[in-house]
This record gives sequence, structure tokens and C-alpha cells, in this order.
Amino acid sequence: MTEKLSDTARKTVLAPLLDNGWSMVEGRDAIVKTFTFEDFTQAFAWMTRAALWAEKWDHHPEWFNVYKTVKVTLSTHDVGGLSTLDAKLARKMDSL
Ligand code: HBI
Repeated sequence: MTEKLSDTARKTVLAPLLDNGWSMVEGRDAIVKTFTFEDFTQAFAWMTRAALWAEKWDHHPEWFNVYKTVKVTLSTHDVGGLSTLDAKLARKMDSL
């Protein structure tokens, strides 16, 4: 069963993400990052790669694509906040 990130886990798991362009969403236990690409097709290709990982892990982003940017918000609906799944997907997104 997925659980909300503990305070300790937040320090170890979230810190590297917050140092890499992710930030906490105001008033919500979630993280957000805007990715910018060369053009729309690069943005959409990245979304496609990310979507395959989201589907494989059964953990899906909230995202908004405008032209060459993709704003990604991650939180775990099942626990009402951040879990290790969000950190895992964030790390994967940063690597794609
Ligand atoms: N994606 N972000 C996110 N959070 C969830 O809780 C979640 C999900 N994708 C699928 C999923 N949960 C399934 O386990 C069902 O709860 C829909």
C-alpha cells in the first residue's frame, strides 16, 4: 500500500528534486515543474516517453502542454499527497 511521504523521507527524497527545478505547490502536497523544449514535437515526444513510464508504473501526472512547454504536477491521489511514486516519476521525467 502506497503511503504519504514521511517527514524524514521528504528531506531525503524531495531535496534533490527541489534542487533540480521542482517546487512545492502552494497549498497542496504536490510538486510542480515546467519543462521547456525546442518545439511542440519535442515536447509531445517527451510526453509520450513519460506516458509510457506512467502507464508502466500505474502512476500518472497532471500535466498541461502549451506549445513547447509542459507543466507537470505530481501528487498521489490515492493518499492525498506526495508518495515515493511521485518522486520516482519525477526522477524519471528529469532523465528523459
Ligand atoms: N496516478 N498520480 C496518480 N495518483 C494515483 O493515486 C493514481 C494514479 N494513477 C493510477 C492510480 N492511482 C490507480 O492505482 C487507481 O487508483 C486509479
